[in-house]
Amino acid sequence: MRFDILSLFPEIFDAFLKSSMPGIALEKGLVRYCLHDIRDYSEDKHKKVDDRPYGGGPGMVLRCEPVVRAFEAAAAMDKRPARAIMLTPQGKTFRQDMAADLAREERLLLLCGHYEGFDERIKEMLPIEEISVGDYVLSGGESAAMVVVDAVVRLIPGVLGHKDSAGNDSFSDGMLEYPQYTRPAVYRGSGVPEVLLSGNHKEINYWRRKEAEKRTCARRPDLLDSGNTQDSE
Ligand code: 9D3
Repeated sequence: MRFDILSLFPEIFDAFLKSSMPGIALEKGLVRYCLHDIRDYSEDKHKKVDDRPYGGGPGMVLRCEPVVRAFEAAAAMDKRPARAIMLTPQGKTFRQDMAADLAREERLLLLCGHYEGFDERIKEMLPIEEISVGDYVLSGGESAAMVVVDAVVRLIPGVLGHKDSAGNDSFSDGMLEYPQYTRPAVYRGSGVPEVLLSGNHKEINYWRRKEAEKRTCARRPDLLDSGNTQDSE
């Protein structure tokens, strides 16, 4: 899968894309990351990318010209059409089923703003979806784009070892994970549930399922509501 990431701070992505799962996917040759600096596409004499909002008010607004030109240039860099996503607080909230859907694409384009909103005409003019990563205010779309890349990359076939397949995740079955323990059996006087030391795998699986249910019920009852599955299939 090819990722095109458009940002005013493309360098923010460097360490992230080389590390962990996105880095493993890159090393395995399963993905390619192409970073684009929106400022490079400003034809303004001072390379300005933003301006004051019409109608007044605080903050600045990202201008159409550099964003639309950056989008069109990036889109044209590969013959495959890109599924394009703009990271904005107004977007549909990102969820596991959306990650699974995006993981089936051959090419994703992620457009990030910083500190400020986009001129509304960008959204009208470009074939682009809006995604938010949750109800809190970030300083820019970059960390949100990293969330999307991370969630998508690990679902691309071949990225995860099957030992830790994505199907085992919390959310893929609409439940939180059961509690886990490793050695030592007693730490500062605190022990491990007896059943896990029993070697009885039927009982262990039953205990884990029950614990996952208890925890989901207590912490995320919204996940148990029917018709609210987080995974697509
Ligand atoms: C003036 C109103 N502000 C909205 C609260 C403007 C504004 C602030 C911060 C516009 C964008 C941003 C930066 N945030 C993002 O770009 C962003 C984001 C987020 O803040 N929360 C959750 N998901 C996302 S995706 C992109």
